[in-house]
Amino acid sequence: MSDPCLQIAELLRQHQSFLVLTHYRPDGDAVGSQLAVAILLKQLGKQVEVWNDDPVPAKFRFLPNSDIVTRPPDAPKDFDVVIAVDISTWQRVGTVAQRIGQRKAFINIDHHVSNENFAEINWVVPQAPATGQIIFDLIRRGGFDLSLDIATCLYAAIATDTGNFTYTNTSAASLRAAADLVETGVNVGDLCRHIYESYPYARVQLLQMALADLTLADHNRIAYYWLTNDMFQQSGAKREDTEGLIDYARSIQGVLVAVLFEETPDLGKIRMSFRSKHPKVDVNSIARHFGGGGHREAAGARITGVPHDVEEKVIAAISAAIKDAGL
Ligand SMILES: [Mn+2]
Repeated sequence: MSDPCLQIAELLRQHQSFLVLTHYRPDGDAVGSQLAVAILLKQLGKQVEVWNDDPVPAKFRFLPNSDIVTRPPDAPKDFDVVIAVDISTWQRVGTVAQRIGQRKAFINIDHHVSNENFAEINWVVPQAPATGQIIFDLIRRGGFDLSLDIATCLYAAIATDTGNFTYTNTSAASLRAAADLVETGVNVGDLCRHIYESYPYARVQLLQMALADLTLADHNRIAYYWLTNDMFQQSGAKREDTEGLIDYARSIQGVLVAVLFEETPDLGKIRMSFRSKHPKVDVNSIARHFGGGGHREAAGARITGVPHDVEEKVIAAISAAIKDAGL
């Protein structure tokens, strides 16, 4: 088997026109990885387009080249190579999929254990805490230049998916990568101020409303709360402002699993995020049970239903998983 890293490096050098994609509702790893690949391609003198159904969240707009991200065009367009980053299932690319015409190669670079290997060349590394870390490997092992712009995007990607280097997925390799990125010139203080200390006040108001109804279940081992359409309306918060909100439920002592339920504008569609704090409780399998997926410690799903019923079903499933884990 040939090494997907070297295969991908070769394709980047060989071809001329590229489309770089990530999932809708992009998070820091998605945006950072997508921009890093786009900047790399521009450095190589290639033509690059970067599409997303959703805009780059405000707090990531300080990232270099963030204005390269556009909505897909109305008519399909041809490319030499399509590259998907941080996408576990092809459906998570959204309407973008319908705008891709002919392509010679299709690459999937990701770290979700639930990745469906939907492309022709699949480089999936579940041990990597962030897709950004795989891109870092691509740059190093592929013999590409690590510019400050790329380094900034990759630092943002790895930092956000490791909870700013606090989750159990933080490895020696991710800290080494971070050290290299800082050596390249990334200003950690500045970057963290943008990502973690520049929230709109509306997000705090949303959080205030949501936390007022925080619930503990299963002997305080499950913590969850809801973000309702009403709360979004009243606070003025945007959907993108929800990144990181689950950490408040997760941070409670004794809690093994945190859940965030979010009503969506799609009537009856409920978005759920799961976090596990115990190595024996695998939230990826819980999410899969509801048609989603992700990682052992962090996963998500979307289901259709009445909020009360959904909540009951989901909390029961988590309780069962905790019990099955012998806890
Ligand atoms: Mn990721």
